[in-house]
Amino acid sequence: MQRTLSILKPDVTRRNLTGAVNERIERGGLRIIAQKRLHLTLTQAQKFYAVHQERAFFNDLCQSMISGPVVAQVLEGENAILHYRNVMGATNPANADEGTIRKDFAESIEANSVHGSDSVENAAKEISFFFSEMEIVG
Ligand code: IDP
Ligand code: MG
Repeated sequence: MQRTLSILKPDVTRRNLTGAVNERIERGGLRIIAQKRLHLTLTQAQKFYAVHQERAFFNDLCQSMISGPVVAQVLEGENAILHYRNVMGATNPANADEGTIRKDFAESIEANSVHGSDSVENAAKEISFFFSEMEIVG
């Protein structure tokens, strides 16, 4: 069993698609074992995406992440990190496979509906960024 950090981005909450995306997550065999809705501050978004701070899209990405509420989640399942990335689809929805969350819901490469951790190390860091152990109920 493995855990990964998921974020439903503001384009999802704005369009009232939280349940629709959660349905994809659960249908994909992942369990939502922690979940909270919050509105990130700019400082929090910049800290969360610090690995991208040198990228040209960093400011736009942070602004987009604070444009509305997000839903942070811990997902659990076998090989959850890679498995969720497959359920999410490619970063650019134009390249995402049929049936993936990004193919079906993303508005653009920036407003691409979901975040998922990309490694065991980052999953642990990102989960502890949002959740205490008490809030994670496996
Ligand atoms: P990922 O979310 O698929 O792991 P990353 O490369 O980690 O993709 O990028 C983080 C986020 O930054 C993406 O989900 C996307 O919203 C945004 N992003 C990535 N590349 C670009 C780009 O070229 N232009 C605008 N936004 C981008
Ligand atoms: Mg990433």
